[in-house]
Amino acid sequence: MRRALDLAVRGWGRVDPNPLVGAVILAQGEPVGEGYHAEFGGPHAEAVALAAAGERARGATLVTTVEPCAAVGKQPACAAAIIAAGIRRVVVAMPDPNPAMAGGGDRLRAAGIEVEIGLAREEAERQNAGFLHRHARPGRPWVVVKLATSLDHRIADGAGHSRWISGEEARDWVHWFRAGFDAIGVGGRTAQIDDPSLTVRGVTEPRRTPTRVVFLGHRRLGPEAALIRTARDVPTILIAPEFTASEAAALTERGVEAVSAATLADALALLDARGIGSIVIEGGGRLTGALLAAGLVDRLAWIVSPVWLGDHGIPAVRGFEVGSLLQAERWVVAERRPLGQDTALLFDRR
Ligand code: AOF
Ligand code: ZN
Repeated sequence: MRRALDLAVRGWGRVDPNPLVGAVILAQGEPVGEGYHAEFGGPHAEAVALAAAGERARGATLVTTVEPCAAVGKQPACAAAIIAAGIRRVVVAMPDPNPAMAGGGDRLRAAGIEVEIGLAREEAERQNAGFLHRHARPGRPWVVVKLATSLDHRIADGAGHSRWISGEEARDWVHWFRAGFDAIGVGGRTAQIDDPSLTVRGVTEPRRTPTRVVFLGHRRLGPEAALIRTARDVPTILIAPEFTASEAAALTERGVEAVSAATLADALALLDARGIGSIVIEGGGRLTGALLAAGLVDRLAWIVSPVWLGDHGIPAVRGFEVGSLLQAERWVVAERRPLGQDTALLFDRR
């Protein structure tokens, strides 16, 4: 299962909105075939592993991170393929939450196959947190806040310089990470001050270019802003409580979509309605604080670098009050990953 989970991650950025899935086939305890879901609409992990194992699949054990699908979708049903291949035992980490596909475990059992569900389930569910969120239909995207801070949780020095707090490995990881989201978002202040391009420039090319979203608040971006200048090439949405008709027209003219939303929750609901199932928020402190205060953050992806920026440095989170330790929400560690001298810490909301 460890191997299957590692294989599954290779689909990151390419399979969304489908799940990350990895599979390994074992005959007498030896791997005879493995696979992962590499491309949306492409072969499922189990089918790839079965093809690799060929005749060696007969009587073997199939280990897969997600319950094999029971129905035909863009791909044939894996349950049927597993039965036809003569697999004797199937070990699954997490059940499939997709109602259109669920029930694979029961189908396999009905065919006399021994099925065990739940091995490393939590890890598989963390890996597919965005997919699970989508199937829970909460009416808003899966929201991940990415922070890159100093040891004292600052995102820039007193003069606003943030290049570079984190090292190259961490910056590469961020580009890989971005590739797995439908959208990348920032607050209006960050968009004005940093003038970011919010594009994915890593080795993993996302199947769909993430939409760039700016939660403007009462701020505005001029035509010279990088996001506005490149809006014809990369989908870009600006969100504010209200746009004047002429503002909206000028933005539309430049290829930007202007969306009016009174609150962050409304803004996220409008993104959901546009098919955005996941978003990574990359600052600034006020947007992060407001999202946390509203309980709208599902995961924190925090890169900590071994440097102090001191009292004049700019805090990563602003405007978020916690009454007392007793009231403070305790997050769950989803992952700890070394990135050169930096460390990525992933935390999930309970
Ligand atoms: C995948 N890859 O390896 C597995 C999946 O439209 P389809 O036929 O590709 O089916 C998509 C659904 O199949 C998906 O949402 C999930 O419920 C199930 N399993 N999907 O894309 C895989 N095993
Ligand atoms: Zn399948």
